[in-house]
Amino acid sequence: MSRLVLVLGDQLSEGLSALREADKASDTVVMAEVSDETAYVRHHPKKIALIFSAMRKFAAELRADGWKVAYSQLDDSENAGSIVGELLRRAEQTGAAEVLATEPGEWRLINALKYAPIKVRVLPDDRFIASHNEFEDWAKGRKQLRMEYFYRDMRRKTGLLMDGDGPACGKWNFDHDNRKPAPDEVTHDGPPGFEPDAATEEVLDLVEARFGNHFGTLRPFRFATTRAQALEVLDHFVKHALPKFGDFQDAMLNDNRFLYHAVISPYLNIGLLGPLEVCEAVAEAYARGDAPINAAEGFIRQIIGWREYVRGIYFLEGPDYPDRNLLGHDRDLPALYWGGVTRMNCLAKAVGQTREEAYAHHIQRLMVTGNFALLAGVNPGQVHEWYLAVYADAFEWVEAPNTVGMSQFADGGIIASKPYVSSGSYINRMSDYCKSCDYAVSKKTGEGACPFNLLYWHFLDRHRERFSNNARMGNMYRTWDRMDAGHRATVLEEAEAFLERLDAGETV
Ligand code: FAD
Ligand code: DLZ
Ligand code: SF4
Repeated sequence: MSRLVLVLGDQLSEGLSALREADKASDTVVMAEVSDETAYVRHHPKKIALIFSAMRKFAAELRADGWKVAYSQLDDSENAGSIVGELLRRAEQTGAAEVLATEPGEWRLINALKYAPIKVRVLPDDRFIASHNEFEDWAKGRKQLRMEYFYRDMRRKTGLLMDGDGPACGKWNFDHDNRKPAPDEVTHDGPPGFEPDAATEEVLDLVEARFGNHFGTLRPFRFATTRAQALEVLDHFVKHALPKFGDFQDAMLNDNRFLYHAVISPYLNIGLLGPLEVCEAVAEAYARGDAPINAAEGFIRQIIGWREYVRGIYFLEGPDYPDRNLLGHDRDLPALYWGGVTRMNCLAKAVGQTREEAYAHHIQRLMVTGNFALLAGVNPGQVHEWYLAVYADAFEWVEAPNTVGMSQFADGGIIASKPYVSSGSYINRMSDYCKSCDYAVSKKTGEGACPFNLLYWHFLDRHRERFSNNARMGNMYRTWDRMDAGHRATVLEEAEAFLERLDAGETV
């Protein structure tokens, strides 16, 4: 009896478990561009174009490799509009009675397959270093699920940067060396871009016609759309950016969007690259003496540490995780996140680059857009939907823990031991944004005072009960308490006035 083999838009890997289990001679691969997947958030047009173009090319590679592929384009007249609908339609056409699938990266689709009116055998997604069972075993009985300890286990498991039983260079974590402020000069000009070929141009026309009104600029489109191109991006990063990746990992610059970052997360997350091969390329560069330990360790920690850890948390915590709101924040996401005018240069730059590239690096996401939303008390569900929509690398298993947990502290501290909040001084130290801002980062109150300076204390003050006993936050509260009472009252009043203007839709 023939079967269907589902390959989703973020499962474009030759070694996918469902493909390994299938029989090329008798089974049919089903790939479908469907309106349901384009509509659960208003995805950035570049993200949709990346996924569709990479899906079409992956389907062509499968066919060339001898697979039968039933591929549905979004505008096919018979298209059922949903993954399950397409499976049922293809089952009727082929007579298949069973579907082989690799577990999707989102509870919504996992449940859709679970309750589909056709037999679906779901196989583990083993394109990761840690399985669900391994993560659960690690988490069992621990009071706190700190990434650092999980990461050490992943180092031991993979043997990456190990010296016998211990870490290379005697230390597990070189984060301390990776906080240099923005450099005066950047000697790297970002990831290589790829001129769209005819197949990608066709997708771009479709996306423009159907999703041209979503937030985000579609053209120029330079993403890699095949594994071969994604490997070029990786190779370019290792040769040209990795040596300084560690030093300037947290830096931000007005005129440089990528600094020394890899910009490979979209390719990792849709399956064109695998996490282990990426880390091995970096470990080899270190072994050759082409990259320092702080760069190699810092990078490998992001992949086998953070990336695996957030996935573990997403599946451990269950489907309600993205809805959590432990701080009770209920402000609407300000219009400036969708490109509304703002006088805050850091936000204008982070949002502007997000609109054009469907990319911002980690510190822009965490300490600019995330920090502001948290300080302003924006509803974390709305923040989550924004991040899921606007980044090319955003899939719920990785986006939700980063947003809801790490950035908005809405899970009550499962991921972060304290909220990632800062006043303007952190942004000023790590970037050149403040130099060209309408606000003055050195001003604490009064006309032109940096809003982050006001909102930072407002946040701490309104959440005093929850955070004043947090050992890592005691200093902040002591500093606040030492301030003159009149000054504190002015800060809070001005913060309130700022939030009122924000809510009223005024330009802030
Ligand atoms: P680099 O800085 O070059 O890092 C290398 C790789 O490490 C990345 O490609 C990525 O695969 C991995 N990595 C680094 N940090 C993390 C992390 N915290 N979690 C998981 N992987 C990590 N990453 C996503 O892949 N998808 C998301 O939807 C996403 N949403 C985020 C939302 C918020 C609020 C925050 C604070 C972070 C989010 N991240 C997300 C993590 C991180 O910002 C991106 O992985 C990174 O910016 C991707 O750019 P890069 O490839 O240039 O990364
Ligand atoms: C994100 C996305 C989009 C926009 N479109 C499709 C699609 O048409 N077909 C498809 O198979 N996958 C798409 N995806 C990726 C899925 O939404 C993704 O598989 C789930 O979010 C689970 O990670
Ligand atoms: Fe952002 Fe404040 Fe600096 Fe302006 S002064 S760029 S608002 S941190």
